[in-house]
Amino acid sequence: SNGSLMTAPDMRGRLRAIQARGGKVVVLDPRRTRTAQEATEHHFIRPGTDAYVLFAIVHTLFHEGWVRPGRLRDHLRGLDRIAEMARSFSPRDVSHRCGLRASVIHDLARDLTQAPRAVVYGRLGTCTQRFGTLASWLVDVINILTGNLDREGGAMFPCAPAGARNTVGIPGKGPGVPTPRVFSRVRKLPQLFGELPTATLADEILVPGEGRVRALITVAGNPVLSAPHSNRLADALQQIDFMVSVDPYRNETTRFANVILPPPGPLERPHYDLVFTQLAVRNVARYHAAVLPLSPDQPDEWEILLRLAAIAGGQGPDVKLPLFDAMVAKQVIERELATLGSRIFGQSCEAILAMLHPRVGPPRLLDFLLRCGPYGDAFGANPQGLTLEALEASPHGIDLGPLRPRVPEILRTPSGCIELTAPMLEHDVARLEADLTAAVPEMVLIGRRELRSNNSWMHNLPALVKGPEACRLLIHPRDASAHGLSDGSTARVVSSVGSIEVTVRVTDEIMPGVCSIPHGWGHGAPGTSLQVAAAHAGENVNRLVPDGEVEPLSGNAIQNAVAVTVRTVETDQ
Ligand SMILES: Nc1nc2c(c(=O)[nH]1)N[C@H]1C(S)=C(S)[C@@H](COP(=O)(O)OP(=O)(O)OC[C@H]3O[C@@H](n4cnc5c(=O)[nH]c(N)nc54)[C@H](O)[C@@H]3O)O[C@H]1N2
Ligand SMILES: Nc1nc2c(c(=O)[nH]1)N[C@H]1C(S)=C(S)[C@@H](COP(=O)(O)OP(=O)(O)OC[C@H]3O[C@@H](n4cnc5c(=O)[nH]c(N)nc54)[C@H](O)[C@@H]3O)O[C@H]1N2
Ligand SMILES: [Mo]
Repeated sequence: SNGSLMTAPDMRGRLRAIQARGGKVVVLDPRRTRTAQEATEHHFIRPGTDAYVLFAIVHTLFHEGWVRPGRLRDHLRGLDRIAEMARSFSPRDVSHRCGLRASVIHDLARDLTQAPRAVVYGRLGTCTQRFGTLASWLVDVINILTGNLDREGGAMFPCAPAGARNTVGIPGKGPGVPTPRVFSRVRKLPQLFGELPTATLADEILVPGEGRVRALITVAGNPVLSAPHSNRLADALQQIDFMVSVDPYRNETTRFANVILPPPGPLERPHYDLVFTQLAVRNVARYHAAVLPLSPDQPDEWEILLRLAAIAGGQGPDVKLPLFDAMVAKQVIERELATLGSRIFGQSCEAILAMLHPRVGPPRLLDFLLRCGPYGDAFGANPQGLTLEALEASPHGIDLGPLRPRVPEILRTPSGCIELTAPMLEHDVARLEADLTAAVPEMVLIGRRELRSNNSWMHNLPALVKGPEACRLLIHPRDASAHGLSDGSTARVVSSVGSIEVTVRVTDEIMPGVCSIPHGWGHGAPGTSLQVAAAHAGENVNRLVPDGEVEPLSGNAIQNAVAVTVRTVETDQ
C-alpha cells in the first residue's frame, strides 16, 4: 500500500534496509502478507483483537518498570490513568483471545524498550474494526511510553509546506479534539471533523421524516462498492430524487446519478499533493503543471466543483466563475490574516491578492498556502522563502529535509500537554473489557488490498487486471477441508446481511478461522459501462459487511472480523 498514510515509496527496500542495519521488523497480521514476508518475524493475530495486544504491551511496560518516555515526560498528562487502565490486560489475560502466546507479547514489549529506537505502526487492519479507535490510540500510547514519539526512528510529525493544520495558530496551545456536537438524524451517530459515517447514509436516504436526504453529490467515490451493506445503499440510491456524480466512469455508484460530470484526466491538470505531505516520512514540496492542454469544452474539476457549490449555495448555474473563485480566495486569505500566530498576521488582503496575480483557481490558493506556510516567503517577510514560482522552477521538487522533533511546539491541546487519555476513550475501554470473554465466531472475514488495484477502480485497465483473478476467497487448508472446499472451487460466504459466491484459493498464508476477500470488486451491474472491469467482475465483499454496528468513537464501518459462514456451492456437473 505504499506504506499507506506513511507515504513512503519503496517500502520493501526500506524494510530490508532496517534489517540490513541490524534492526528487526515484526508484523502482526492474520495473513502472511507481502509485508510479513519481508519481516524478521510474523505472528498471526486474531482479527479485531489488536487493542488487547497493545494494552498487554502497555501493561508489561508498567509491570516491568520499562516506561521511559524520556524527553516527553515533562509534556505528558494522564500517565497514571493509563497504568490503571492497562491493569486488567496482562499478556496472560489476552493471549488466548488474540491467538498470540503471552511470551510473544512480553518479548515485543521488551524489544520495544531495549531498541535504541523503535516504532509501532498500524493501519487499515487496526482501524476498520470493532476497537479501531482504541487500537489506534494505543499505538500512539506505546510510542510515547517507550520514548519513541517525536524522535528520529520513531513516529514523527511532518511539517508540510502547505495547508498543514499542525502549524496553524499559537505553538503549544489550542482547542484539542472537539467533542461532537452534530449527530446524524436517524441513528444519532456523531459527526467528527465535519464528517458523518457512510455506514448511515442508507438510513438517511431510506427513513422518512424531516431532514431526509433527497439529493446527493458524489465526488471521487464509489460507495456502492466501498461502503458497508452496499446492496442496501444501492437500493437507497435508486430511490433518491436527484444525484450528481463527479467521476470519469459510469460505475456501480454513478449509474444512479441523473448527471455525471467527468473531470479531465490526470495529465490534463496540474498536481500538488496537499494531503499526503501532511503524513509523509520526509518534508518535500513538488508541483507539476498540466502536461496536456484541456480540450476547449472540458471544464477543469475545480470549475465543476465551484459551479456545483454556487448552485448548492443558491446562486444558480450562471454564476460568473472568475468572480466566485476570487471570492473564495479572498475568504481563505482573510481567514488566515485573522488567525493569531499567522506569519502574515496583519498584512493587507488586497496587497496579497495583487501578489498572487495573475494566478486563479487552485494554483492561486496553493501559491497562497505555500507562501504563508512554514517555509514560505510570507509575502516579503522572508524573501528567500518558498513560492509556487520556486516550485515551478524545480520540476523534481524541493527537498525540505528530514522530519524534526516538534514537541511541544506542535501541541494544540488546552493543557499544552500530550493528553494521554480522554473520557471517551476511557468509556470505550469498558466495552473492550466486557468483550474479552465474549464468544468468538468460528469464522471471520477480513479484507486485503491488491497491488495492481486501487480500491474499486483501475479495474478497467487491461494491463492491471490480466493474470490470476484477484477477487478470491483465501482460506486455510484446515478450514477448506472442514467445509469441503478446494482450490478453484466456488464458495458461498454468508453473513448476517448478505451472501456472495467467490472462487476459493486454499493457502496457509491465512490464519485458521479467518478468510479474506478484497473490496472494490463486483462489477458488471446493469447501467455500468466499464467493459474490461465487467469481464473481471469479481464479487462485492461489502454486501457481507453489516452497516448496523459501527465503531462507536469514529463511526468507522467494521470491515474486518465480520462473522461469516462458508460452504461449498453444489455445482450440477
Ligand atoms: N496497490 C494499492 N495501494 C493502496 C490501495 C489499494 O487499493 N491498492 N489503497 C490505498 C488506501 S485507500 C489505503 S487506506 C491504504 C491502506 O493500506 P494498508 O492498511 O496497508 O492496507 P491493507 O492491505 O488493506 O492492509 C490491511 C492489513 O490488515 C490485516 N488485517 C485485517 N484485520 C486485521 C486485524 O484485526 N488486526 C491486524 N493486526 N491486522 C488485520 C489484513 O490482513 C491486511 O494485511 O492503502 C492505499 N494504497
Ligand atoms: N470491505 C472493505 N471496504 C473498504 C475498505 C476495506 O479495506 N475493506 N477500505 C476502505 C477505504 S480505506 C477506502 S479509502 C474506501 C475507498 O472507497 P471509495 O473512495 O468509494 O472508492 P474508490 O474506488 O477509491 O473510488 C474512487 C472513485 O473516484 C473516481 N475517480 C478517479 N479519478 C478521479 C478524478 O480525478 N476525479 C474524480 N472526481 N473522480 C475520480 C473513480 O472512478 C472512482 O469512482 O473503501 C473503504 N472500503
Ligand atoms: Mo483508504
